[in-house]
Amino acid sequence: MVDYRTVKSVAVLEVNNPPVNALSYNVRQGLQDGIERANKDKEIKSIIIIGKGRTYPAGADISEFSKPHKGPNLIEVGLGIESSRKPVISAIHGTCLGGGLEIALFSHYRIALESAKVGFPEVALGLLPGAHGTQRLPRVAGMAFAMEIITSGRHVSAREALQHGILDKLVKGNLLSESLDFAASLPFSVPHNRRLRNVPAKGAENADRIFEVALNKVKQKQNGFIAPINCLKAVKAALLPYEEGAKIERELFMELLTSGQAKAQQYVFFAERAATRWYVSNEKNQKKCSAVPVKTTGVIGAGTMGSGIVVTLLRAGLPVILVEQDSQNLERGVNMIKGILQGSVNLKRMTSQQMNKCLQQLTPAQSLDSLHNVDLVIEAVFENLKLKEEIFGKLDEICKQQTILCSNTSTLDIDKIARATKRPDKVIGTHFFAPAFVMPLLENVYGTKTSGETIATVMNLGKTIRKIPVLVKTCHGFVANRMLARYQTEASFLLEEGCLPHEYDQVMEEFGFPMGAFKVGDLSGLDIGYRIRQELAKANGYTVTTDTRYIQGERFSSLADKLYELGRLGRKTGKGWYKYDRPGAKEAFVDPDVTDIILKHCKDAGIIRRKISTQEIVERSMYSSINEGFRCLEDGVASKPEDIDVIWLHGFGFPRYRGGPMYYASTIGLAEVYDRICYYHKTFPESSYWVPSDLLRKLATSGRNIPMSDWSTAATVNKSRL
Ligand code: TC6
Repeated sequence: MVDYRTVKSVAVLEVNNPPVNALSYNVRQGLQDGIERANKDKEIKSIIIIGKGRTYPAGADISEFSKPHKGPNLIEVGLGIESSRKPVISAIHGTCLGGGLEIALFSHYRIALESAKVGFPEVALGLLPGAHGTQRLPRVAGMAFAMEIITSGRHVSAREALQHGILDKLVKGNLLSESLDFAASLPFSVPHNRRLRNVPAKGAENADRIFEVALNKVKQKQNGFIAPINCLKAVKAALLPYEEGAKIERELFMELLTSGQAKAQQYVFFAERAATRWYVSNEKNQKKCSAVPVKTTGVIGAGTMGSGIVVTLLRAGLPVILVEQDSQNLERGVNMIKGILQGSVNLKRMTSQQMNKCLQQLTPAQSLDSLHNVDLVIEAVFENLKLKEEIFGKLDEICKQQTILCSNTSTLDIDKIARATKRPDKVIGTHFFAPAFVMPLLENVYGTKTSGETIATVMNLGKTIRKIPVLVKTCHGFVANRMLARYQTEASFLLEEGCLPHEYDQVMEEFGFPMGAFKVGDLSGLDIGYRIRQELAKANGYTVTTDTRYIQGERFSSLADKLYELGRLGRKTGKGWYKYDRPGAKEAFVDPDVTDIILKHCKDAGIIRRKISTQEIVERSMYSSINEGFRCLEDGVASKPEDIDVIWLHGFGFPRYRGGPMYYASTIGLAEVYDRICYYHKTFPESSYWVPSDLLRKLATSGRNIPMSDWSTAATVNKSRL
C-alpha cells in the first residue's frame, strides 16, 4: 500500500491504493513505518510522500468509518510526520483532499503540479477535518480562508492554494523529479516554523467578526446541517494553544461522527455512486452494454424545459439543433437560452468567450427534417401522449437509423411512445427536472424494448452533461413523480383537514426541504398541475371540476383547481397559494384571501377542520411517499433503494442529512413506519395508496433488521426466507 524506495539520499514513500489512494489502515501503517525507517537510516536526508497513479491521497477511507478502528489513526501518523527530524515533502497531484490534505499539512513542505486541487470536503460527509486540519489550515491560510474552505468543502486550484500559502511551490512536468530537486535544495534539519504547530493562526485580530460572518452564511446556505457549525467552532479554536485547539477539534469531530447526519451523508456519498451503476437483466447491464458516441443532438420544443435542456447540452460542448414550429416561440426560446447563458457569465460561472462558443453550437430550426442526421434527439413538448406519438412517428421516418429518440416526458408510458416507431429499441425517457440547467438529476426511463446500448448511451450522456443519471423502468410517473404525487396529494388533504399553506410549508422546511409543497407549486405554476389533471381525466374518460370530491372512488381535493380558476397561477401571476409583491417576485406572503378560499371550500364540503400536529404532517407527507417507494421496488420500477434516495435528493431537494426517504425510513425503523402506514390506511380508507406495500410488510414483520442492500432481493423472495 505504501512503497518505500530510496533515490540517492531521499526516501520516497509512494502511496499505492487505487482508485484514489484513500488513507486505509494499510496506508496509514505504511506511512508511519516509512517515516520511522527513513529517520533511522543515516543515509537518508529527506523524505517525499507522493501518490501513485491518478492522485495524492484523496482522503480517509470512507468505507472504514463504520468499521472497528485498526492500526494507527491519522493523527498519530501525522504527528509522526511532523516530528520527523528529516524534512518531509508532500508532492501533490490530482486531488489532495480531506485526510490527504491533513497529511500534507503535517509535512514540512508542499509542492504540487499546477493541475492539482486541494480541499477539505469532510463537511459533505457530515464531518470536519478531524486530523488537525481545522488547526493547521488557519496557520497557513488564515482564519477567513480556512472557514470558507472547510465549510464549503470546495476544491481549490493549486494556483489559489499557492496564493494562500497552502502550497510552497508549483511545478510542471515530472512531479517526482521536481520534488527530488526541491528536496536537494532544503536544509538537513527542519526549521522551527515549518512545523505548523509552532506557528500562530493568521487573522486572529478579526477572528470574532470573521466567525460571526461565516456563521450567518452557513445558517443561511446550509440550514439544518450541524457539520458546518462544528467546522467553524473548530477553526476558531485554532486561536488557542495548539494542544487545546486540537482537543476541541476532537470533541467537535466525535460529536459529528456519532451523529445521524454524518451517517446519512456518508450513505449518500456511496448511494450517488451506486445509482450510476445499472442492471436490467443478464443481457442488459452496465458491464455488458457499451454506449454509442453522441456527437450531435436535437431538442424539440423551445419552452422552459426544452430551453433548459439545450443550455445543459451546449454547456457540455454538444452541438444542438433546436426545433420549434412556431417562429415566435422559437425566438422566445433562443432568447431564453441566451439569457440563461448570460446569467452564468454575470455570475462568473463562464466567460463571454465560452458563452459565444456555446451559442455558435446552437442551430434554431422550424422543421423536424433538420434532425435527420443527429445522433440523439430529446423531445420536450407539452405532456400529451397523442402529440408525442405523432412526433416520434415522424422522427422515426426522418432520423437516420442509429438515432436515439428520447422523450422528456415526466409521466407517460415510454412503451406507448416507442410503439409509434419502428425502432422501440432506440426509444427511451430522459426526464430532466426544472430548471433543467440547474437541477442535477436525470431520471432515465427504459421501456420493455429499449436496448442495453440505448440505456448505456443515455446513462453515459448523463455523466457527459454533468447530471446524476438514475435508471428506472417505465410506468405512470416513473419513480420521481409517482412518489411525489403521494406527497402532494397528502399536502392538499392536510389543507382541507386543518393546515394552511404556510403552516404546512414551515413544517416541511423545518424537516429540511428548501421549500414546502405550496411554495414549490407557486414556483412551477398551478396551471401545470391543472393541465395534467385535465389530461389524465380525458385519457381515462372522467371529468374533474371544482366540485369533484372523489375520482373513481378515490378521495380528491379540488382546492388547487379552485385557485387555478381564479387565475392564481403562482409566482408568475403574483398570486397562488401565497401572494407576491408583483408577478415574478420571489418573496411569498401569507394571503388572507387563500385562507378564505380554503375555509369556504371546507365549509361547502362539510369538512370539520382540526389542529394538525407537526408529526402528522411529516408522517403523512413522507410515509405515503415511502410506501410508494417500496411499491416501486416491489414492481422493479426502481432497482435499489439508493436510486430512489438519489432521485429525491437531486430532484426534489430532500435534505441530504436525512439520506433520502428510503434511508430515512430505515433510521425510523421499518416496523414503526409500517405501523403508522397501517394506521393511516385505516383512517383514510378512500385513499388506496395507504394500503401498505407487500414488500414493506414483509420487511417490517420479518422480525429481523434487514439491511437496505437486501431490500430489492426481498421483493422477489418468499417471506419464509426473510
Ligand atoms: C476524511 O478524509 C476525513 C478524515 C478525518 C479523519 C480523522 N474513501 O468519485 P469517484 C471510491 S473524509 C473510500 O467515482 P472521481 C468511490 O466510492 C474523506 N472510497 O471518482 C468510487 O468507488 P466505486 C475526504 C472512495 O474521479 C471510486 O473511489 N475525502 C473515496 O469522479 C471512484 O470515485 C473525500 O471526501 C474515499 N475517500 O472523483 C473525497 N473516494 O468505483 C471523496 C472515492 O466502487 N472522493 N472513493 O463506485 C471524491 O470526492 C472523489 O472520489 C474524487 C475522484 C474527487 C477523489
